[in-house]
Amino acid sequence: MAVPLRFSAQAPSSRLTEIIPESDRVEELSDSDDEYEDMGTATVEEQAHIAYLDSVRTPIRDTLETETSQVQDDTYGVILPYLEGNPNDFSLNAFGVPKLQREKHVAMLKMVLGDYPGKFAMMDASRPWILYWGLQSMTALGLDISGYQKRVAHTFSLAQHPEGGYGGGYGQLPHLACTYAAVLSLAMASGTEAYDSIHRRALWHFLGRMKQADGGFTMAEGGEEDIRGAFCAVVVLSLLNLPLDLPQDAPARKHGLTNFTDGLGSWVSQCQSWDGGISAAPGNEAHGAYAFCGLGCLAIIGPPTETLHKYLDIPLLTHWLSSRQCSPEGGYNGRTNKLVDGCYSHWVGGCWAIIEAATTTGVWNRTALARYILAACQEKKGGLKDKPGKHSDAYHTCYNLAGLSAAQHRYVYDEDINRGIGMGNLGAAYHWKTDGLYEGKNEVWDDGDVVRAVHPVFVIPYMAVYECRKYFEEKEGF
Ligand code: FPP
Ligand code: K
Ligand code: ZN
Repeated sequence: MAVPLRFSAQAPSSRLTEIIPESDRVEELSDSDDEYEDMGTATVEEQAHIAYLDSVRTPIRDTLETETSQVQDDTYGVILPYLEGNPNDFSLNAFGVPKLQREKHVAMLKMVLGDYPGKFAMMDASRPWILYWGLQSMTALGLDISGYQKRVAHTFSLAQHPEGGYGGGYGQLPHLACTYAAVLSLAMASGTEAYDSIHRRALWHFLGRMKQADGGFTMAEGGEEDIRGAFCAVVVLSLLNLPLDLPQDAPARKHGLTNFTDGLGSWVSQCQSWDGGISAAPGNEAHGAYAFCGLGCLAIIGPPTETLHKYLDIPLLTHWLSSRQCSPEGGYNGRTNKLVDGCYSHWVGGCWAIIEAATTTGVWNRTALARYILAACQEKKGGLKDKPGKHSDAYHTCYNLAGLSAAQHRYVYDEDINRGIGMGNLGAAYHWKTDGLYEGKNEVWDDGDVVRAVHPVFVIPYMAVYECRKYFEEKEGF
């Protein structure tokens, strides 16, 4: 495919055009003398840019043409101008990369948390998610969200089901995804009004009804059993410090299970597929979003230093995860032979902190990921998105920012940390600390583009995690 060359505009010689397939010609060209002549007159920033382009001009691809390879080539063509230039006319940082457009994103996020016209009725069941994505994005940008405290508590008190758990809104059936988003939002909102609005005993019973005989969890009563359920359930159990004994009315008790964690690690283990990735349920295709759920679940049921190797083939998973980083795009795709998408900046990029707690570090390219986010995923009108040509939305804003945070910060799992919390049930996830910013070579983000640290497992601010857990550790009974 045609690759635009910014600093070396010479057309390929006719000889090259005739005998070398276009995809291979690119590499040939970057070695040409003309290019080095151009380097001589380039500024330092331009030279850095040329060096970067050299490294990305040869996409990783095989020669078999299929519908999939075609759409991949088209996507590459759409994205490259954003990596090479600045089609949005954004203000640039010292490295010539678009700055994080904070004001635009904040304005967009205020709309996300505002009122919606009637045509958004179909999003009604996703209200807890919209709140979570909006609030988490705001905290990543360093905003104080305490002004939303009362509204969050009120919204979720209505979405809470009398028999436990949260639905999308008043009168809706409870669902584990809504419950996860609700609990994270309430934890972020913080304060006794938010915390005390949660009917923890009923929620414990709801979670008990989701627990299955094979160790996993369904998303709703009679609903699908998948790894989202395994992750969402332990997030809620841990943050709210709920008892790990299954309630007496939990159907799984009839099959001999007594504890929420019975069979859970083994169930997650069965979700690892032949290629090393993790799928929604045993036997399915591996996907990055499910990799995060699987790793997150294992990092909650015990120290990742133990649980990861116990239940997963970590070298194979590491290989699969690193294969998700697209070149030259720099961002991640969610599954083999699919397209880069900004939301996988978190679903895959966020896996690394957990992986690195147990094994090899540094097998991902943090700066390439950040470049994809800053250069290709910022929407001119505000918010972040999947890729150029798509619209921004709350979901992609949240997970692009979480991915940017993952690239910029270093997280360490420290068994010896003692904050006086997380000593009891499911306490492993309270042993994480930030270890400063990434210190490797970085010619992508500047100080002004750094977003706040995000807890690597709960994906909300550290303080929100600790305060919530502490509150429920100090509370007697339900
Ligand atoms: C494929 O969509 C996407 C999935 C199969 C999984 C999506 C799940 C999540 C994003 C989050 C789950 C986590 C929790 C905590 C509930 P696609 O085919 O449109 O995208 P693709 O081509 O990129 O795979
Ligand atoms: K996608
Ligand atoms: Zn996406």
